[in-house]
Amino acid sequence: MKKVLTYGTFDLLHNGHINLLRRAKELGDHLTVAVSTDEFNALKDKKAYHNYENRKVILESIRYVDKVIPENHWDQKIQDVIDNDIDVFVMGDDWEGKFDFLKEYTEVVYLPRTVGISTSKIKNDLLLVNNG
Ligand code: C2G
Repeated sequence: MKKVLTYGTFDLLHNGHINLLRRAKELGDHLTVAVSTDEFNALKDKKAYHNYENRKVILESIRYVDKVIPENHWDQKIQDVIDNDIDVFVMGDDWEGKFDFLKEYTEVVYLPRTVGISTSKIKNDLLLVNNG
């Protein structure tokens, strides 16, 4: 069984996230998603609308996702790849090159981001709508 792993916050789930998860799953037979905890988001200077538990529940309901684990810090990826017997590590290409150190342990794939959508765009657009 070819196992795929990806990381992210996945707040205010949108088509860009789904496109990433669908393509990640297409690279293997099993997809594990490491979701940033609220504490780790603070390190990424991100404040998610949905807390970790709710983002986990939402991701677990997606047909492409087989397993969800917590992402607690930047340097757990090598151990996650080993512990989960991962064959392919996938991230959107806004991370291009940032995780090439994992090539010693697994295939590394950066997929093109979906243009025109992001969680911060959703938040900004809602602000504009609500403020007239
Ligand atoms: N993504 C995408 N297209 C978009 C928006 C996001 O392909 N329009 C991808 C990102 O490239 C990432 C995934 O969806 O691979 C999740 O995006 P975020 O929730 O923003 O994740 P991020 O904050 O980049 O966390 O250790 C890695 C970090 O946890 C990654």
